[in-house]
Amino acid sequence: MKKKGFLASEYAPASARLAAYHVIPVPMETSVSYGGGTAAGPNAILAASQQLEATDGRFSPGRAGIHTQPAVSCSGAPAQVIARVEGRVAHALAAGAAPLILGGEHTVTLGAARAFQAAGLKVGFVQFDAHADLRDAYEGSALSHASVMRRVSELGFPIIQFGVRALCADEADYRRQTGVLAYDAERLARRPLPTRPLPAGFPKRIYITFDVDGLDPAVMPATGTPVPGGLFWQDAMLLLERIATGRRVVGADVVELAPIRGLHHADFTAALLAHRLMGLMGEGTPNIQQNVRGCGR
Ligand SMILES: [Mn+2]
Repeated sequence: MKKKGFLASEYAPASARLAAYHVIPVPMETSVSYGGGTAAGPNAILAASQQLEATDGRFSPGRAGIHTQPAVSCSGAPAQVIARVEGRVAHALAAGAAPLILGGEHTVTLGAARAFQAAGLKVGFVQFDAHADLRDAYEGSALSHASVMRRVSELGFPIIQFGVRALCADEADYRRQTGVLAYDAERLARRPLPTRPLPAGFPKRIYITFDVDGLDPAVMPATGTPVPGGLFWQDAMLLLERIATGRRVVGADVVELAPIRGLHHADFTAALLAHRLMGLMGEGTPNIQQNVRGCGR
């Protein structure tokens, strides 16, 4: 069966040059530490996206044009894969499109960060995750999924984390020393949810990296390192809405889906999340402003 682009069931694929969104599949799986399967994540999300409605209830980002890039080759060392991701994200940005990466393991986010750095864009990174991913190295690798946000932080990008509930002492130290912000899962569970989750000084341009294990395993069981006590769907959507208010979402990723055969609700959940992230990216995307005024808002 020929692979279909994201939401090709509802919208004819747009050209790379005119699309408002570039979906970038990255089936990377090199630093799995517990359960495997993230290499199958992008295709599962693309397949599930054919079951989405043209609108997610609030946004219809497909009207502005979605281009799904061919999957990034994930052979070779992690550094090579990350460099390829950087090139693909740079291609999207040069075309005036918003990049949406479908992982694959969380390490792919570093490629996006490097592309934004090369483009000279000051961007704040908003991370949803069960884990802080701030380890200096993990299982001997500095390019592990457990170290990815440390690498992003070292590039100079501000970071705010949501839903973390697995944190080692070194990571807690690193947060304190460098000012990584966090609304950890326990604090969010005590409620109320923050009405203005991002501090005023946080950059106006934000990149949202959504590790699906930030969601509770009851919502999202299909991931390599599930941890109980995570976010439920509506709370995650409310937080995303409040995070995006007054900000420009310039890129996003959905990572660490490890599909479980026959458990299609998890794939669909990841696809719906990707669709919502596209909607939130809507207003700030140059090609949207050219192509479709209003873009479903
Ligand atoms: Mn992660």
